[in-house]
Amino acid sequence: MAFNFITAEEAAAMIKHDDTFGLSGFTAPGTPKAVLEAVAKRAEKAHENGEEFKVNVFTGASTNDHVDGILARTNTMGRRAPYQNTPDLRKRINCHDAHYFDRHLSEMAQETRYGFYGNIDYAVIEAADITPDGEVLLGTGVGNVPTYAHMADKIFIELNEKLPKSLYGMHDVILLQDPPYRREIPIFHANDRIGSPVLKIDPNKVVGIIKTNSYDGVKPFTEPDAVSKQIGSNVVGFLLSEYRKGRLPKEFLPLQSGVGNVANAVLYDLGESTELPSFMMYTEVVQDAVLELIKKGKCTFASTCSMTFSDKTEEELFGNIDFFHDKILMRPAEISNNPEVIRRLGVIAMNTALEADIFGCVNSTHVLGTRMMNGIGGSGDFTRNAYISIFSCPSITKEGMISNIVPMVAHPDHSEHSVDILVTDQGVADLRGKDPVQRAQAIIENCAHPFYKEILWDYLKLGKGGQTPHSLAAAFAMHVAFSETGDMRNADFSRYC
Ligand code: 0RQ
Repeated sequence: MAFNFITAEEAAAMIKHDDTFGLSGFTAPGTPKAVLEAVAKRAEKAHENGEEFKVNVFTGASTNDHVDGILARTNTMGRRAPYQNTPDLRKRINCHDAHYFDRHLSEMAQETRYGFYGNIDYAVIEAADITPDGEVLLGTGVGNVPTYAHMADKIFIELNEKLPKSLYGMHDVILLQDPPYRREIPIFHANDRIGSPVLKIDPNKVVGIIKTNSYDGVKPFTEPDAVSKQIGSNVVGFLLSEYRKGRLPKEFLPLQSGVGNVANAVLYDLGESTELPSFMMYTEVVQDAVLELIKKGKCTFASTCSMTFSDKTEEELFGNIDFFHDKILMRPAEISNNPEVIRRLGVIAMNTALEADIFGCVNSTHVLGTRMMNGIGGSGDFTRNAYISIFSCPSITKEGMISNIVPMVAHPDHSEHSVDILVTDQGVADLRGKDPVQRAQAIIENCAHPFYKEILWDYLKLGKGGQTPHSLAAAFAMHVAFSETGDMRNADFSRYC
């Protein structure tokens, strides 16, 4: 079938208020770069004429400035799921201009297929290539595109000329059947392949192909600061001690690592360790550090949902793709984050907390309990099902005015039932096999900053019994002190007793 080449503006002209998009990609990689930007510009004109014009956007994870950034700035974002991380969109979400629902990434595709979120009007798919019979070679991220392409009434393809055709073979695309017909997912090792190297779409749904030519625009990581380095070294020290005790198999286990500087610091440190064997990753994003580990032979294989590399690293990958080709495999989010597979493989999960409480619950999403930061992302998929679930964060934030260890998290994302290990720059608290009070003692002793140790010990003494001796009246005294005085150290428990 011969496809129609159109401009992004021509694509945008087809869109109506309240249309719903399903986009390819996972984080910036694989995310379209032209059509949604043109939709935002069209919406801006409509708003100037007093017309209502918003669109709904479903993705694999976060996107890029060409999607979340500009749609937020032009107030064009209606419903949005399942994860985002741009400051402009965060502002719209926190004042309810945009209606964001924050879902576990492994669940978004199936729930869309179940019909929970309504119709998908358009899928927009970034591609390296497409054949006339609808075989799409995807780019550097997959996300939920098999589901969105399957469900969408119409499809736009963004053919990105920066993407080499030699990406062929680096994707493992599959669309799961839904209950009661769902079967087991036959991944027994991180490097097992179960799907197709291409996404098969109905060519009759393609209403236009838009040419683009740019890298994904991921910023390079800054050199980890002293606190991130200390956390990284504490995590690696913990893994080494588990390995020496024989609590990790001698072949080691696949790793999942979240996003950000701490995650990058942990991976660099793992690369330096001579005692730990080389390992595979079963994860949702691979950052620059992983490419270095693959070059060194320390990481032998990475199963992921996207290659979240900075432009420089992306260029290096494309320039040496023969070397990396059989060492990285990109899969849909419902496979990369699949609870069944994570549990079976024994993935070691390493994610970041905004704050953790003394009993082991974690808040990853809400600043001071109310303002959405990014979303839960895949952290819940991995935490709940991992062989060992590790959370890390700095012990303090904002020069110590905030303690990231608090009496009770102001928003719970991961409960004490799923969190095994808590790591800060101060040390490691092993929560396994401990009752709530023993966990509190381990966390205050090993993870709290010296500024806050006494305050947290005082809190623990306030409880009037029960297995988890909270003082419900004083549980948020530190948060209240921060909002009233700008410093959690001013918490006054006597006010509540
Ligand atoms: O604020 O931006 O004003 O400086 O929060 O904090 O330390 O830079 O954190 O970039 O490592 O992200 C949990 C958000 C951590 C991330 C989170 C303030 C702090 C700063 C950011 P500023 P940092 P990081 C894989 C897995 C959920 C999803 C996930 C995340 C800002 O890791 O989104 O894990 N995780 N996905 O000052 C108030 C506190 C605070 C605080 C920090 N206790 N109270 N503010 N801040 N702690 C990826 C995917 O799923 C795709």
